[in-house]
Amino acid sequence: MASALRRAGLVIVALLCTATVITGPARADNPIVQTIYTADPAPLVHNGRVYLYTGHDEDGSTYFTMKEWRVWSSADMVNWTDHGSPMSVSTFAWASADAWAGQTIERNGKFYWYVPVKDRASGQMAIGVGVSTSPTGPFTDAIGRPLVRNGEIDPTVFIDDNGQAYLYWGNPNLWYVRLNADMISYSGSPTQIPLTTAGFGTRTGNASRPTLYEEGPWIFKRNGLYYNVFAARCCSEFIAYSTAPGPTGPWTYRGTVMPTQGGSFTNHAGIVDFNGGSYFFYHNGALPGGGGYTRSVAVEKFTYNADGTIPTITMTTAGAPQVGTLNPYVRQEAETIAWESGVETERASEGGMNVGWIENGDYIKVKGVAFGSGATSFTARVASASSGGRIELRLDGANGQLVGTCTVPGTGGWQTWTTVTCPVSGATGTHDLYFRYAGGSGYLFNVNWWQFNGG
Ligand SMILES: [Ca+2]
Ligand SMILES: [Ca+2]
Repeated sequence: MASALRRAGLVIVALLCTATVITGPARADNPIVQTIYTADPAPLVHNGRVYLYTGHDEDGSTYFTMKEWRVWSSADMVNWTDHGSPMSVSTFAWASADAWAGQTIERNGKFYWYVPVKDRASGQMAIGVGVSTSPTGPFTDAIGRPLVRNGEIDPTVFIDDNGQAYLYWGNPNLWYVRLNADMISYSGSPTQIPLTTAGFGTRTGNASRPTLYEEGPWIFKRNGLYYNVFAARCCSEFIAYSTAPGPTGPWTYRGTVMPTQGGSFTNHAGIVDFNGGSYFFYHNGALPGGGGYTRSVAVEKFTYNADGTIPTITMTTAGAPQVGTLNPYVRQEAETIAWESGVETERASEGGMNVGWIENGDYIKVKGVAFGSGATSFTARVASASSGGRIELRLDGANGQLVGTCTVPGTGGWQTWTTVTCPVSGATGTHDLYFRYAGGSGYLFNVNWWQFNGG
């Protein structure tokens, strides 16, 4: 019986594999990041790129053990560049723990990152604000103390068309305050938004929390309508939303954006428009080892209904379609990744990040690479404290067509960089590019960046 079931299972697996091959391009690109666990997405569009601010769930977490925030960016919604961690709990000298869900906004050339973090002196959760002249940081503590502190979390920030900025936050309540134009101080006092069932839906079975509002507000304005997209009910959460004619209400509950799905008992929304499309960021437990404390950020493309309502969005492994293609004839960072297996990233001595922990058989996929009339050679910036290995350049699969092989020598150190170049043939048109790493046992080499030549 067991044997028959196993055999039947193998047949099913074989059929599924066949179906996957036949259906072609529907390959997994969600979650966005595979090198670490990420949570609480907050996207920001700036100068033709989407910057994605996230938390970082530590491996093996059994609570919201989060020490730092991370930044990623993309020009095409599928290939994401790792910018490392430009802000952590230790950025805030007054904070002791809990690098939880925040949001970044740009004003007058500065980037302000509002985050909840535990205030050491009071033991209460407070909202801090980091500031940087670059969307990728590094961020410093803008004021050296909490901006607001009332034990509640999850700030979202919004600048109205008239220039008035608002900070909203809260769990179990929902608060707002009017930020001054400097973005690091406010006028008036924190004010509660009434949590009415008309405004935020009806929760059953929890007398102390009669509405669906739980946490994680994401507030923005579109076509004159104000939206509050939030984590609803607990637990497991789903994503719901309300709308209002003004930034402080009155709010009307509008229903579900994303049902409870995906193996994490929390969820957190972030929404942006980019290059004519609308994108919904969220998190789930989709990576191996994933769950409620080991989450991963993912994204879906969606279209608002004509009346401004948001359609129900479900989690997919395919993710958003690529916006355009990736140009291989300019320097691309090795840590620009659509999907990977086996690699991690770290700070590079030359600046930015590099890919490391590369072992035989590991790979990185870069999606939609436009080779055009054909590449003639490939260059990579590499380092190896061991005896190096090989970068196999393959098309459309980790075992796909081999168009070049670059040998990486030992360089005497994991941050002792050299440039290697090798010939390429057969790379024409647009393909998913796979770097498949090969060599002996142990870690082989690091890669900082790469570039094709020719085309
Ligand atoms: Ca590895
Ligand atoms: Ca790099």
